[in-house]
Amino acid sequence: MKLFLTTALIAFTVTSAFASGTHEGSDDGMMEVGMPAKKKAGMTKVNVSMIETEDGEMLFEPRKLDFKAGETVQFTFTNNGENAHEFVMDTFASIEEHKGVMEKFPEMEHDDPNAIRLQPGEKGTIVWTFANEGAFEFACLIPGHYEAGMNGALTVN
Ligand SMILES: [Cu+2]
Repeated sequence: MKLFLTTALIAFTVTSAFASGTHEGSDDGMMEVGMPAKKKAGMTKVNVSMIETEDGEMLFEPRKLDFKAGETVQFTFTNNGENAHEFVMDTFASIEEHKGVMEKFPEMEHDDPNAIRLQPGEKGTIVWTFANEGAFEFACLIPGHYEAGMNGALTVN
């Protein structure tokens, strides 16, 4: 009986994650890493570039990010590579879980406020308030890209 319940729970979790395309967060968008925000005067502005090197690396520039709890940040992303790339920021555990789902369903696209996907040459923005102190991660979860270098530490102090 116990085994049956566990299996059912896992099946439900995987199915709902695939169906909705989101893996955490409540209706107001609040996540452990923070929440979507509106542009405001004096907010921090950060440019993040997605690049590919001649020896096959795929990288974010800058390679790590540091913010303060409560800080509102306007990210401007530019895909300077020749492949589609994405930026997802989350807890290490959620990134790992999400990465596993992406490997199973590579065609899945994120529709999450903490993520953006850009085609080559495209630009995009996320405005975000970091709510909690902690060690987080940002990554591109298109299969193979994380391993090619597209991950970095996001620290909120
Ligand atoms: Cu990528």
